[in-house]
Amino acid sequence: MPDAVTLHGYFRSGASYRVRIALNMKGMSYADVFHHLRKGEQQAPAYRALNPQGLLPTLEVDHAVLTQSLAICEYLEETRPEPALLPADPVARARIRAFAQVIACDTHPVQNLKVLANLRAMGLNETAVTTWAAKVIDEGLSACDALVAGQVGPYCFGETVTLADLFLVPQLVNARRFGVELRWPRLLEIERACLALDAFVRAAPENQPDVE
Ligand SMILES: N[C@@H](CCC(=O)N[C@@H](CS)C(=O)NCC(=O)O)C(=O)O
Repeated sequence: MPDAVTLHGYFRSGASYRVRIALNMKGMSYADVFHHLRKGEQQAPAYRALNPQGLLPTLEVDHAVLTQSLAICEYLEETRPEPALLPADPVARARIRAFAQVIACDTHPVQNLKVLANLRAMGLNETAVTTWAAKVIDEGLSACDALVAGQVGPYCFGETVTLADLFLVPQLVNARRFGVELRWPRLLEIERACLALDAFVRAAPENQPDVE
């Protein structure tokens, strides 16, 4: 019997959504532990003992506790290589990682709950906070759109799903939440192709047991 896999997440957490897709793509079953972000449950000492940042997700797998969604997805890719979420070619791998990092490192972290709460605490009103989130998401997705220009579909980088798709789809959910104008037809085509796959559908926020 395989060791239990536990995902600490929350239905609306985009970073958890990436990991849910990865687990589904790899055909892994897992148990959910939900931490309600708006109630601040991610700050509970018991959870911070697992994830010192107090951020979701955390994955317990193979007797290890892993944090940071990109590191988790790469771990799953290294330990469960099929189906591959990165191609063999080093240049293509670097491009896919770059795409994922535009979202994981330069877009999502500056619009997450903690950052927006800090902006409010510094006196910004709700309109200014939303404008900030929408602006950084717009910049990030514009870069993503440029990075896939000239690539064949239906996915970000060709005919198979890669890490890039796992990061794009949750970020589009955030884009809608903040009212970003979705002015990138190619990204929306990719999203449509992804959402035709069971691994993405089962991972979607609205299909999680803790959805509100
Ligand atoms: N770079 C981290 C980002 C984690 C992150 O920001 N998670 C959000 C949910 S998507 C969170 O836990 N926010 C709680 C907070 O900001 O207090 C990753 O990719 O895992």
